[in-house]
Amino acid sequence: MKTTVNDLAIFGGRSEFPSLLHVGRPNLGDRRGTLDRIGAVFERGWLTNDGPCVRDFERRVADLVGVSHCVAVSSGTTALAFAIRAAGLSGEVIVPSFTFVGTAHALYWQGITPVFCDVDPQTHNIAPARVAELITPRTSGIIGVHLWGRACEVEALRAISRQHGVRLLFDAAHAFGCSHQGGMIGRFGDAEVFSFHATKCVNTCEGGAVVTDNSEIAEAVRLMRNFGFVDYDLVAGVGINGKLNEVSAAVGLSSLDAMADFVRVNKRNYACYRENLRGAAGIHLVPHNEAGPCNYHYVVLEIDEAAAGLGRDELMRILWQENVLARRYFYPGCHRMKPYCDLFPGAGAHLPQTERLCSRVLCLPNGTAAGADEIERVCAIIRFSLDHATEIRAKWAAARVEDTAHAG
Ligand code: T4K
Repeated sequence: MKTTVNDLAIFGGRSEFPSLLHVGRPNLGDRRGTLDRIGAVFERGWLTNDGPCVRDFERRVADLVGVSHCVAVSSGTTALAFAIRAAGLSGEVIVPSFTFVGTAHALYWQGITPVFCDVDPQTHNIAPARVAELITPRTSGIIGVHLWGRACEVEALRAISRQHGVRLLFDAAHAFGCSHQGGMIGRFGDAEVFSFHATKCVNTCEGGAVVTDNSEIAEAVRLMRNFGFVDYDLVAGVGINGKLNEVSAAVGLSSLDAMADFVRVNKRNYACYRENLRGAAGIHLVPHNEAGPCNYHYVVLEIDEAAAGLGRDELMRILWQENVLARRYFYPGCHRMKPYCDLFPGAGAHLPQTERLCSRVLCLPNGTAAGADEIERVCAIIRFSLDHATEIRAKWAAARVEDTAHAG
């Protein structure tokens, strides 16, 4: 417990946690059951190429979402690239900049220009009104990202896509197990894409999936992930190797078995953060959509520097020294990363809400690796730092003066 600012690790005190507290520690299902499944994979000697674990995993994901097709692949980014290609996108595609850079790369990798769109300050998701302004004759599609597991304005985006005759895809990397107006995310648009990366609520170590009710898209993705093979000697088109292997799928099946427990823990942790940060000036805990199923996986703060007395980066610096590896997803925004910053210099001027969020958002540890005790202590550090913001800044300023004097 910190009683004076000198107790903060940033000023030489002992770190609150002896080892790092990460955002994204993997949720692991029952270890015995997972190892048994992996043992059975080795017994069968069928390690990849559309094996029984992959098929089982695909069926369970499709059933949970309520779609006809799930095609499991090697990562969420691969799933995005395949869905984009299968939907026939080309030219320009409208996409938020406030997302993981993989969303934009999946387009640019295939020679498609990502046209960055601003987001809504409340939902953090692509703003339909801004999307409409960006449509050009070269636009072939829109990709909404259900950031933090919260659904995009699906209906408004659907209306725009219909009006302009362009495709609508969703990057649902964060949103497996989340819902929107009574329907599970994964059922919207022409296709949706999940990530089952190690850091996600349900994981296959590395993995992803395209889910859709569109049989043509599903079939095209199936071919793409396996070099275009339709039969032993018959190739129907260009494909690469994007398969999910059996060991990953076995891990995924055990992860699905434990999903209800993971969500319960996430929800409990989220409530614990809410309770312990209640009333903290300048700290806004981004709410989840609790009207239906939700995975509660991301714990996201928005920090209003003027009200908090400390900025997001200052708070992050303090937390890191305490061994809390809070993350500023998705700083600095895709438009400020290469190659997009070179292609669209000055894009930030058209993305004011994205820029604002990139300077305010901080993600905190969640999942089965974080318990109530850790969360209470993380929140206590945040509250202590805010309560002593003036003193902390004064000490930093004094240290800077001293450094300058030494340098001189
Ligand atoms: N679209 C969106 C909106 C996404 O957020 C993502 C991925 C994608 C598409 C693409 O899906 P994938 O192709 O990745 O399936 C992480 C993940 O690598 C990435 O999957 C995720 N989004 C993103 C939000 O977070 P980083 O750069 O934070 O990864 P990294 O290596 O720093 O890991 C985060 C923390 O997790 C570390 O501090 C340590 C911990 N960790 C990580 C791994 C891999 C572990 O404890 N064990 C592990 O095995 O991107």
